[in-house]
Amino acid sequence: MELPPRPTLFDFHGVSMTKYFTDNWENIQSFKARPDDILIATYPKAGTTWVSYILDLLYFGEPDCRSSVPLQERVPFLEISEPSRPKGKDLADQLPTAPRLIKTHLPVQFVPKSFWEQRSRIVYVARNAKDSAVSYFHFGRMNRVLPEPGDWSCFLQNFMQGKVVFGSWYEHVNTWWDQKQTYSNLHYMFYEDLIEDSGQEISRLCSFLGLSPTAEQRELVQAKVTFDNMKQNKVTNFSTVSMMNQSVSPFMRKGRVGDWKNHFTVSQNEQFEEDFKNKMKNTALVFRNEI
Ligand code: PPS
Repeated sequence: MELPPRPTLFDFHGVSMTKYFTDNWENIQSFKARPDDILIATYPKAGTTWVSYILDLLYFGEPDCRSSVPLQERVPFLEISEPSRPKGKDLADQLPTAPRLIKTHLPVQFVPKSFWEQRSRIVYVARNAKDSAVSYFHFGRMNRVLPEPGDWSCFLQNFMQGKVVFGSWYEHVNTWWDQKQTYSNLHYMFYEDLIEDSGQEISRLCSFLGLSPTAEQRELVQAKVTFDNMKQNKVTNFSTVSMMNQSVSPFMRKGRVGDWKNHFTVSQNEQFEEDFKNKMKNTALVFRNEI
């Protein structure tokens, strides 16, 4: 099958986007959220898949009838609209589960208003900027849904300027953080905390969602969501998606905190730190670049 060409980036209401995430815009904006929907919101590469699988297992376990259903069908990607695949919004509409788990990378100002009106619960996952940039770079290399990333130094400049799909990492994490201050049904969590102590983060998720899994269920979830198990698992490793070339870079790539050290030069790091301080000077948010 011939694959479509890479999309180009354009300015969409002040955010860099491509057609694969804006083509179905009116339908996405009129999405009818329900009070029990759970939206998993992230800037790309923050651990969306990890948290999606945790929530999916906590709510539904993995009975035989679901064991071969890929995660991208269990937890649809709301705004995606790519050739030859069902639109994320339609998959979300058709989800038979309650609650419905729905993934988005939209900046907070683009989230369909029904989620706020229905007071749906939202889990936002954030990851430090340096590892996010590295992970996003490799993802761009292997995923034809994204523009060509160019070489690492070119991609890093674009990342710092917000010239990547879904725009500025800095604005994304900050505006979602601001939203948390006024919208109480939002749980803001960090990839680094999940790496450090997934058990504790799962407990926090459970208390936010009002779930009380048994010790046995909890252990089962924790075992299934380790990096190695998710990398081997066809449900979670995106190996069935034709737009992704896993031989260029696997979707489940490293799964670590601090891989940025293998990519940033000393001078890139200095420039990044300086720019970071400036862009993040008005926030109480704290990120960990190593643990
Ligand atoms: S996407 O495409 O934006 O939805 O990607 P997303 O799922 O947000 O992020 C992918 C990165 O998360 C890592 N990952 C994990 N790390 C540790 N443990 C587990 N279980 C896990 N699952 C996914 C994945 O490897 C990507 O990070 P990198 O740094 O590229 O390895």
